[in-house]
Amino acid sequence: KILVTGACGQLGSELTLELRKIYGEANVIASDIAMPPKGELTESGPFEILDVLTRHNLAEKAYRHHITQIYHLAAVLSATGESRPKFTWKVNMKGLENILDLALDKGISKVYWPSSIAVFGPNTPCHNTPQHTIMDPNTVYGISKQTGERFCEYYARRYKLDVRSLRYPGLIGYKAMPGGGTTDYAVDIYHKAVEGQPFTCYLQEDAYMPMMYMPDALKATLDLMHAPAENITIRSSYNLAAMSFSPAEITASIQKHLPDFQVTYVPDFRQQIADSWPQSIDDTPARQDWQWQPQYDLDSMTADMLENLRRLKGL
Ligand code: VAH
Repeated sequence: KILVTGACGQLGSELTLELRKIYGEANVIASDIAMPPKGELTESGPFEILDVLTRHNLAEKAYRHHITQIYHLAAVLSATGESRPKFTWKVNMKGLENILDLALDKGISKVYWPSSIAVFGPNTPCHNTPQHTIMDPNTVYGISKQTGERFCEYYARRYKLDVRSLRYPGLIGYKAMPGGGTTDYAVDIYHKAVEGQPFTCYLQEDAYMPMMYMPDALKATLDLMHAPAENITIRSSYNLAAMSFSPAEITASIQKHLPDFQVTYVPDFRQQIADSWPQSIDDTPARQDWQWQPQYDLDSMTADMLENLRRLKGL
């Protein structure tokens, strides 16, 4: 059985549904800190309220459900993290430690844990950022992901735990509402466009960042987790890339469908976070080790996002 923590999040809500399609609905236990509203997530399989900071609760749930794999997605993202640094450190680090220890104690066969391009910082080479390079993250979220990568690699090397990880770029999907990420402007902009609203962007129009459409992120995650263990050469976290774009470029892509759509730029503290991250990522090891290959570019993502949001909003 598979346990997903943070199942109500942007990635968790979609990955849980994908895992249920593959492994069977009853075999994927979704969990999060609170019960979500009734919907696809709660109707399509078991849901547990689970605080990853309570070790006994974790152990009890893992035992009761005969968990053999864990997708540990519970975390506080970059923008929210800056408003609650100590809480973010605790959730992101203690939560990961509890999951890694649970996996060792229960002999869990595989663990997935998401990292992020947020592990890179102002002194990281920002064009085609390589797998191994300078990493000086300056957000609590980024620091927790960098340290988490070191922790995962330690558990993999010393205790032979099969823990695998990806450094996601900004993820964009239509099922979850924009959240606490610096890249979530790229989700919100599509909602405003289909609603016929103007959009105020909290980043500069040239804030160019690595991004990925959710179907590609889901495929990468499952391709990595299904790859033979002997093919996995990176036990910290794999660089992963699909495309990069700026707010101006995603706006132009939307305006091909909605010519009257208007955006104004009012940068806030999130601009400094975006400035500290790379412009583009070199994901050669992922392509070599487990044949990673993205399917979506900006225009095909825009067409799919607009179509699905119109359908979901009954427009
Ligand atoms: C965030 N969406 O903005 C996340 C991600 C690379 C960005 O880590 O915090």
